[in-house]
Amino acid sequence: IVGGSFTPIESQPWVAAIFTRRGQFLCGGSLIAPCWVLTAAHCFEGEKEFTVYLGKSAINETNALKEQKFIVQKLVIHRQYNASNYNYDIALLKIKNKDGGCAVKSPSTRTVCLPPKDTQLPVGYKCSIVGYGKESQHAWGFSKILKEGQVNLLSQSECRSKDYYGDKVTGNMFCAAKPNWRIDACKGDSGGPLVCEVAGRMFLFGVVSWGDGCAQRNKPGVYTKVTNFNKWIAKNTGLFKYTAG
Ligand code: 4AZ
Repeated sequence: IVGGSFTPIESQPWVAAIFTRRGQFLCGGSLIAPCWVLTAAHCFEGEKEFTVYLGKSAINETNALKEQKFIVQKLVIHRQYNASNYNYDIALLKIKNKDGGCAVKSPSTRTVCLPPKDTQLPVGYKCSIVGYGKESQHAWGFSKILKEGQVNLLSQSECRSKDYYGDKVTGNMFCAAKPNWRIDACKGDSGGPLVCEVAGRMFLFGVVSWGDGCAQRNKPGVYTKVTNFNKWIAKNTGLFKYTAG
């Protein structure tokens, strides 16, 4: 995250840290159910085996009292994911610990809500992005500590304007940035959450997906639009009963 501030995992306890089996940090994610992490499809080009941590405040530090460690039992990448334009950039990880169990709720670990289908927040709504990614576009490494920043939702028409991204922004994406372009997701934040507080609860509206650099004027962060994927999530996790549609 560029700009924003360091945050304890207890403030965003749904944040997951995804590593390769060899311990290289890959991406963020969000715990949506005890056994399921929602993340970005583009995180998984190449790698096959992963370690997922919940309750982690710092990438390079272990706090056994707070952390829970998992392997990935199942990786579900959206069938329509397009690696050339990041359309359908969404994936699910089914996690299990070495005893075969899933996440246990604690002050450092809990699930985030998914917004009901067709929920639309107004343009300008303030949401939070969270991750362990780079603190500036040209930084050498990732942030050592989890960061959080606030961004405003942009309209689709603004984000698709010629000066911004034109038609690279599909209906499965939305943009967030502003008011001053100083706060943005960056390399390493991919897969992590954009959460918005509605009626006192935090909802996962976006998955960090892409952008032209980080915190550049007229180049907002682009997020996978989670509300387009309620049915896909329900079907692939078997979690949520679906009546409509
Ligand atoms: C990346 O490289 C990346 N500014 C993620 C998000 C953004 C840019 C780059 C958004 O993973």
